[in-house]
Amino acid sequence: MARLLKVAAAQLGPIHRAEDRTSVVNRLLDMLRQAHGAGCKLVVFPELALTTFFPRYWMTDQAEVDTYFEREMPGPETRPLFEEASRLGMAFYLGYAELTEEGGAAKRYNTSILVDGGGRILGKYRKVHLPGHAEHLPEAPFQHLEKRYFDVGDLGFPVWRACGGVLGMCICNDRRWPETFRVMGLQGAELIALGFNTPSRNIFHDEPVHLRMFHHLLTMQAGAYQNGTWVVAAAKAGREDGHHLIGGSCIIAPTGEVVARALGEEDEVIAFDCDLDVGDYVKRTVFNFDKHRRIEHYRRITEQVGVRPPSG
Ligand code: CDV
Repeated sequence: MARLLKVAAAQLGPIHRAEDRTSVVNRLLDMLRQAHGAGCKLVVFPELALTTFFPRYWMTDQAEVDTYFEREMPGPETRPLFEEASRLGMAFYLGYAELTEEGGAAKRYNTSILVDGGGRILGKYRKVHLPGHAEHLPEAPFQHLEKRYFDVGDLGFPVWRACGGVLGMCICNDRRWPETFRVMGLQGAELIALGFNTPSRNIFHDEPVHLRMFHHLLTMQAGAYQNGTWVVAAAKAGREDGHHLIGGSCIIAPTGEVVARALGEEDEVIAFDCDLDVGDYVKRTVFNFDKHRRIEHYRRITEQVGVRPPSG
């Protein structure tokens, strides 16, 4: 019998800087209820889903930066989401900026959590691949200051038994790195949830806009197929105070095929009934890791960061 899990990706349209948490949570609640109405058991919300994509702004006052961070989860504004999800028996993935204290020092992470159908936080992931820069780039059309505002995630890429399967999480830029998917693939991931905020412009290179969507899909489709896993990706999309983010929320099968995709750049729920056993044949055949991986040739991947061409 197929192991079916109906999942939703809940895309958020723009969140402008002036929009408050309560208003955003109300939008999330609407989409949670829509997903429930469609028979879903798990809903994936975007990266940094509670605020505008604030790393685009240069801020020097740490107190101002910290207004974008959550000190507790759930907190007063987010508790209604946990309560409603628990009432509906819905699990969810939520991305947010986490402010915590470790050994007396403040730490700030770009975080996602996996909440089970009873409203309990089952798993936490902190973004490992932080893109962008830490210094002010006054010539750039906007900033991408994840390297300034966040610490590198310290939890690795764990997976959890949840919703009848093995679930993993990652966040936005992580999807571009094959290592992200492979580490979870090696733990038997059957579904990977991810949220993203992808500006349609590359501030470091004059890249054609269509490539932003192409690379977004390319990396996730490859990650899904090469590890025999479902991938459920939710965007924050549209024009936030004039700054455009691509949409393209989608659900990808372990065959690498896109089975559902958002049409627009506003709040939108897409859903698919995922058979968690579909990836088994991929894992048994072409990507039978036990049989075919040759780790004796992979040492560079963990021992070297940058490129070292041969001399001469
Ligand atoms: N939020 C992100 O991680 N965005 C990056 C941008 C900078 C390219 C992404 O990989 O989509």
